[in-house]
Amino acid sequence: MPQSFDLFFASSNNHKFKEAKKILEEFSINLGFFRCNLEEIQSDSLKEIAKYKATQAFEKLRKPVIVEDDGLFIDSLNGFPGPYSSYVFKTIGNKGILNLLKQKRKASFVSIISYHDKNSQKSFDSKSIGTISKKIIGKGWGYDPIFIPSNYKKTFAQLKNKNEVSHRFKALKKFASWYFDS
Ligand code: ITT
Repeated sequence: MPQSFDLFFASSNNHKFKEAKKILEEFSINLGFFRCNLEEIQSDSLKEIAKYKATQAFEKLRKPVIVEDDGLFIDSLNGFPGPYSSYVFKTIGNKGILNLLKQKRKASFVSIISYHDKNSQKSFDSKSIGTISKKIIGKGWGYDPIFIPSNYKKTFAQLKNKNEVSHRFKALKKFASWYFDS
């Protein structure tokens, strides 16, 4: 039997979808995957990138949809890789990031969730503050093996409860409370 979903998550990134699905299950929202490659505009603003992706996703799907745009912002690198996080991960990766850093290791992971349906578009942002580890620790996807959230000694890759503290969780929680109120 075809499954009916409350809304869709448009992305090329399976890891992001899996985490978002698990998180939204806690809020009783049944999320479907709309796997697609969305064009990313060049912008310093994650919110602008996310809004553009949401508009495209809705035009393709014609059903209520969310997209997510993330960025890892490293303070001592003036916010690099920020909006270029996906490209930087594919090119220099975690090893390359570690090679760029000296003593100062403060960083934050930002998530923007952008929702689009036929009547409205709305974005929700969130941030997890932390530090970049001195080496790659744990087996996780993306920057998980080098990001240690504040108040923890482990990287996201090592944490069993990443989905309870992550930038993604906080942004989706804001989204879910708006979704039920509206
Ligand atoms: P979309 O198709 O949804 O755009 P993407 O992978 O290009 O997928 P982003 O531009 O939002 O998505 O991603 C920025 C990159 O940041 C992503 O490719 C990962 O390498 C990394 N990233 C984002 N969230 C992460 C997380 O929770 N843990 C580890 N790395 C993460």
